[in-house]
Amino acid sequence: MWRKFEAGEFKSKEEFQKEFVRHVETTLARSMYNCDDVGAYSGTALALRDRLIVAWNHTQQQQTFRDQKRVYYLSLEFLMGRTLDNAMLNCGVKDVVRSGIGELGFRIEDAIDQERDAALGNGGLGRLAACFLDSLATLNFPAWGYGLRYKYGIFKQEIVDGYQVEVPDYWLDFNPWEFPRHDISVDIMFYGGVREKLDENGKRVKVWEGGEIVQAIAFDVPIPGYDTANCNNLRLWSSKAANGEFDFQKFNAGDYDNAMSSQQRAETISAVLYPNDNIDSGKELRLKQQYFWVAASLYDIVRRFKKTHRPWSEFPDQVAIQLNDTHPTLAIPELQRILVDIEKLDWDTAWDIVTRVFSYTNHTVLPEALEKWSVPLLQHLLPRHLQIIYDINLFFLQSVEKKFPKDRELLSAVSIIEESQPQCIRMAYLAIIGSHKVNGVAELHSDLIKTTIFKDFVRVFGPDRFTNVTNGITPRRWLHQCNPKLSDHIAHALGGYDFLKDTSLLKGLEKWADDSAFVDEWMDIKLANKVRLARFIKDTTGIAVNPHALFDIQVKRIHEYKRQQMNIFGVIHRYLSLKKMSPEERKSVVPRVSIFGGKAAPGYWMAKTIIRLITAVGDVVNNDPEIGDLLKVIFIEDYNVSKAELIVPASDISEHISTAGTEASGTSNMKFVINGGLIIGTCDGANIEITREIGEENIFLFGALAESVEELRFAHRYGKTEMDPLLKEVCDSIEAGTFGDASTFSSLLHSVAEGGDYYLVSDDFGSYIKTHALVDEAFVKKDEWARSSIISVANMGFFSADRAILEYAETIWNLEPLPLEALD
Ligand code: 26V
Repeated sequence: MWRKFEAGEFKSKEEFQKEFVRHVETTLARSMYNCDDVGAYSGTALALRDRLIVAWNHTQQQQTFRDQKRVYYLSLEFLMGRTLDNAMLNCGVKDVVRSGIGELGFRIEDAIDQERDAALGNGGLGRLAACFLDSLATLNFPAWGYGLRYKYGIFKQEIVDGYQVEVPDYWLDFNPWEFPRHDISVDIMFYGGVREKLDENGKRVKVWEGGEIVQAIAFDVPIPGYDTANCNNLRLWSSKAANGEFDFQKFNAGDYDNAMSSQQRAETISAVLYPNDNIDSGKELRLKQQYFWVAASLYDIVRRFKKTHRPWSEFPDQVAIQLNDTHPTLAIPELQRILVDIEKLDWDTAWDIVTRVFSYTNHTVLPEALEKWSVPLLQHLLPRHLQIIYDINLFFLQSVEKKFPKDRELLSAVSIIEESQPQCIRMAYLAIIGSHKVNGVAELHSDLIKTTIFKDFVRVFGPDRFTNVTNGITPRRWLHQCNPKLSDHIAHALGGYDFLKDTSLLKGLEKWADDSAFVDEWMDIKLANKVRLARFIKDTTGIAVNPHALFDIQVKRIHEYKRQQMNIFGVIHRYLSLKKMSPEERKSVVPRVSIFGGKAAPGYWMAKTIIRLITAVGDVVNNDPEIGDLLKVIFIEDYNVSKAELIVPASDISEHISTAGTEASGTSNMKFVINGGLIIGTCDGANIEITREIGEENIFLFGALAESVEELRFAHRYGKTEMDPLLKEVCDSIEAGTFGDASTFSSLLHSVAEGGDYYLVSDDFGSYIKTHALVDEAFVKKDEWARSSIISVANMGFFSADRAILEYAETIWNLEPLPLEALD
């Protein structure tokens, strides 16, 4: 098995039990006689956290002492999910805990199930950040994450009468995984004005002053690596009024409302995660969040650096900062401000340091997601930063002008300022100009950003500033933790669990693909995972599904570009076809369960309509006695990380069917395949590289290629197309009221109609339906199916987040690991 936790593991189950009982009876002030599962979770978490903190202190001490370069991962989202199970596995104490609490009358699974998700993210981008933290810790890199400690994470989704309803997610009732650091606080200023003055040397300097101050308080979350004593830190900032509890002057004057208002305004900053995914709303509070978090983090990083008494020229040798999307881009003018206004470096020296420190990851090419901030808003909120951005732009444009004289078109194309009404700051451009590397998250995506949204910058900077790091997932959570039976089965074949740290070892599974005992067990595990999901579906929806049916799953944020609408149209087509068949014909049909899950952004009406159509189709199909088990349609409420851990291991097929060129990478595609599910997908994002690794005979690809998308859209726009006849039949049946009042769905039908269809549903529908027929045919050939599943898993090694992190460390951060010396 894996190595035990060095920095103070539970040496025996008795030792764990002692700690557990102590925490239940003292920290929680409960008696063991009425301790329930919540108590068991809390006691276990507190006992484990004591151990984690020892490792954490030890790691931080060594990092300080050794003073190597660190990477700081700035992300507005960390979608961590639950911590207990993952921490037990990473620390190698799960077996001890299992038997320890088992003897006290608790099942470890029930205890684990009591934990709430830390849902500080929307989807792919936030979960990627969480996987990267796991890999950074596991690979012993000195690394910190910086984010916001939202009081409310992503909303909880309830389905009421078939519609999404949002409920707030207050998750901080009991959170044993964070350590408040009331001694670590930073004053952050907003608003105010800029004054010029002469400094002591008679030099003209700018002073930003007179603004409103908000306090940032640090909360630290330990991030244990797998099979290592290394424990990194995630620092989340919480906002608080700077003037203490409330304004006493106002209070004493009887102005109670206003006495509290500045406090409330301050606390609002870290109150809630914006639930938008891929759409920029341009709200002031969001900009405040960004600056608050970025300024506090940079202050902290600079403070740490200054303790070493190194010269500023060494800052880039000690510090790498990764910008997760453009959300932290204000860090660029902020560092320039610190260096020039406060540390008194000259502009060019400062700018050289800035560009060597930062690098930027782009996660989307969708134009509506590219952040822009209006100049008047920035002027009001951050007047000094706006000046600095103008200066950055001026010097940049001067350098462009020198290289491409008289190319006015180029100048306006690459300017950070968009000449709109009002003017806007293009954050992606600022991020590119202030970074030494810009990366996309899958090969196709990294190529696309170079040829579309950022093509002019390739001309200006040359191609070397742009690179690719294909995303990855942590095999600890997304195989070992969520699918323990499969992980054990693989370990048995490979002679150990080393594949969890070196996923290239999975290749060794290929030779087991013809071993019938191995294959049978493989398929039994899949069935057991489907039974587990079927039980959950029964418990939560009341609908019984047959675990022997083909489980076809699409779980991800609801978005038109991800094309859940195409999936549900496909389901309707299947239903209509079944209805036309004779009972005899139906006997040869492969039974299917179509499973959907995902949240719609609260203001995204079309996405909500797609959910409504899915639930409406479910209501009809699931209650049609003629159809029975041949087709079931399930919408799983409130899809989140812990539900993903239940759902992902249970797929036969999962759907990754975005319009080619729109999904930057996708990461659930990787999770499903590494758990032995096959996928149906378009040639988009990481699907392409998955195909290359596992072989095209093991994946169901269909649809238009990215290079033809523009042409197809053009044809739609100029009325040169006709709707696919199968899709037309589907639309007609919706129109006819088969799934309830057709007017509910009119906007959705309109979006795929001739003249529109921006996401090319009609263009891809025919091949989508044909490909699903191939899936049915393949599913009944059990041996071949199993073989595909095993060969796929064997070739998924590339998609480990460890590989991605090693690429970042080597090609972008220039970062070395720091293996810990064990405690005495
Ligand atoms: C964008 C915005 C725009 C401004 C307002 C709020 C907000 C919040 C989140 C985002 C992020 C959108 C980008 C995103 O999530 N991209 C996803 O990143 C995954 C990890 O790289 C990738 O696998 C997905 O394909 C990509 O859609």
